[in-house]
Amino acid sequence: MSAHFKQRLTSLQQEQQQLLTKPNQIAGTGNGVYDRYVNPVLTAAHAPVKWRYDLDANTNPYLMERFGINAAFNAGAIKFNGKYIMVVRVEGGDRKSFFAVAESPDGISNFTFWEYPINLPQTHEPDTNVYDMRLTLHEDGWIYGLFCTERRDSEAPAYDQSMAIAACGIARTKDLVQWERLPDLKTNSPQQRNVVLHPEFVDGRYALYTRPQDGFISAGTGGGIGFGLTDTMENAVIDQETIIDNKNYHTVYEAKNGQGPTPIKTGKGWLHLAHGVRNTAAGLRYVLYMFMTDLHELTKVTHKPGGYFLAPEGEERVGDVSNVVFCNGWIADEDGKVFIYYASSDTRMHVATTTVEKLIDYVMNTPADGFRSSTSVDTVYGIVNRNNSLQGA
Ligand code: M1P
Repeated sequence: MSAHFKQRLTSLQQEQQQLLTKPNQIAGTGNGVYDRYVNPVLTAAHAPVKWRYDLDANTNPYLMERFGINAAFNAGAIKFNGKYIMVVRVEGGDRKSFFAVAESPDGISNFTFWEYPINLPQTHEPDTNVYDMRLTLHEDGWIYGLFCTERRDSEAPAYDQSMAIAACGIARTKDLVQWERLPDLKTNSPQQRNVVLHPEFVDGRYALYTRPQDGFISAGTGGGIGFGLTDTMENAVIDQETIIDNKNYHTVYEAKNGQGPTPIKTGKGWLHLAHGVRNTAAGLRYVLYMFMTDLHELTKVTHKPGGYFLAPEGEERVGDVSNVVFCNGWIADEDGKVFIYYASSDTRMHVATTTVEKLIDYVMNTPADGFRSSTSVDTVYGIVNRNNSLQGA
């Protein structure tokens, strides 16, 4: 082993150790709804040196990277054995994503990948690309991972190498190591992404949030967050999707939207986090928004604040797909603390912390979208007038 090899290996290992042990702090005063943090919680550079380099000095004398990692983003999340776990979408330099588990003792720092990425079993129709897993601990006892499986459209002409079909892949596990692959979800929609399993049975059936869509990118005549029931997850079929939260003209979800993580059950209703997309001259802009559904009537939206809950800020605005925030994982602790794991610009993972109580307050007391400029002005007048009356009191 050359001195150069040894020195490079030491530097690589030290750099990674520094990154993994870097403390994280709350950033600024915030908006009172949640706290952001100074550092991302996970990046491509967190991928173990062992995944990327052949560490044999005979076969890799220059200690070159043999498998580049491009990004670590769009992670599902769950508390497991007392650890904060993300199942991360890790994307190689070859543009293929795969899933890997990373854990942290406190949810905001020291996220470290497990030794191997998840070895996801295939169905009879192999996946070209898999991404954006939502984790649900269902009351049937399994942890389900629902994700997007993408394959080339078999009807695409040879000259078009970008036409793809997105479907909902399903896997389940008890330990996050061994995964059982189940058949893909069947619905009447030609494209399905952002499918999320509800954690409780509904009349003895499994309930899923869906996102029917006409095209791979464009919602077309479809879109909206759908809801449907299936008798089994072992051969999941949804015959009927009811749209519970639709696209809407001149809002942050006018082009498309999609359910984020598994909803959180509260005494007031189910808290939902979702992403909304609008088109701009600079391309699509993805932000997060929230709504609440009735505890028993799951298709009934009871509260929906106007505008976005969280939008890309500062460095978050730049990455492989800029101007994007996306969330498919959050963790609600028993003490009410909530860890929102969101990705910025399809590149890296961040955390924002808040509480269930604050999220309920946000969802129930933030004015709804009035859909017109003048209604926004009315809202500001209402706030100012109330503040003025307080000052006079
Ligand atoms: O590039 C932004 C996002 O685009 C897609 O989101 P949607 O399903 O709403 O179209 C997904 O590919 C997602 O992974 C990605 O972050």
